[in-house]
Amino acid sequence: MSLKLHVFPLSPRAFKVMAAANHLGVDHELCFVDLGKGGHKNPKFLALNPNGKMPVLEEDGFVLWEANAILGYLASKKPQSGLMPEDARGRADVARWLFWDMAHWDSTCAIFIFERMVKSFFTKETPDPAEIAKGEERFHQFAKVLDDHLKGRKYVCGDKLTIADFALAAPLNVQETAQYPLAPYAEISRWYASLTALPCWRKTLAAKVPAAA
Ligand SMILES: N[C@@H](CCC(=O)N[C@@H](CS)C(=O)NCC(=O)O)C(=O)O
Repeated sequence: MSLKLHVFPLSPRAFKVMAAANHLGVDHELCFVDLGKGGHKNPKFLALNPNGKMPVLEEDGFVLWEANAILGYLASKKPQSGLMPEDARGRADVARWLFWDMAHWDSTCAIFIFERMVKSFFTKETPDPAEIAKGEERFHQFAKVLDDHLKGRKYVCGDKLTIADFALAAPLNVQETAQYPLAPYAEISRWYASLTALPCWRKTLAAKVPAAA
C-alpha cells in the first residue's frame, strides 16, 4: 500500500489522522512508532521527521509531518467529502480552528495527558500539581471559547463535519484518564458525543495496535 501513517495509536494526535483516513476511506497502512522504545529516535524515523515526533504520513516519497497538515492532505484526496470546504471563507474558517488548535488547545490538553497518562505509562512519576493548576487555568480560558462557539452549531465550522472537528475532538477520547475540567462545558460534551457516534470514530478507537514497523 502506498500511503503509510506512522503512528503511536494511543495518542490523540495519531487518532485524529487515523480517524480522518477511515472516514474518508483513504487506503492506508499503519506503521507503529513505539514511543516507549524510542521508535521515534532511530535514524530511519528521524530521516522522515527530524523533529522525532509522530504522526508522519508517507506516500510514494512524499513525507508530511504535523497532524493537522496531514488532515488537510487527507481531505484534499476526497474533496467531495466536504471535510475541507471548497469556498475561501469556509477554508479560512477551518484553517482558523486548526491554527487555534496548535496555538492553544492541543498544548493545553497535552498538559493533562502528559501529567496523568504519559508519566504513569512511561516513568511512573506522579502528576505535578503546579502543572495541573496551569493546565486548568488554560483549559478554562480556551474551553469557554470553544463551548461558546459551539452554541447553535452542530460542528465547529457549522452544519458540516470538517477536519477541524477531528483535530479538536481527538484529545477528548482520553478525557477519563486525563481528567480535563470539562464539567461546565455542555456544548463541548454534546459535540464530542456526536463525533463518537461516527462509524470512523468507533472503528479507530477499536483499532488494534499494529506490529512495530
Ligand atoms: N505538533 C505535532 C506534535 C507531535 C507530537 O508532539 N507527537 C508526540 C506524541 S503525541 C511525539 O511524537 N513525542 C515524542 C517525543 O517528543 O519524544 C503534531 O501535531 O503532529
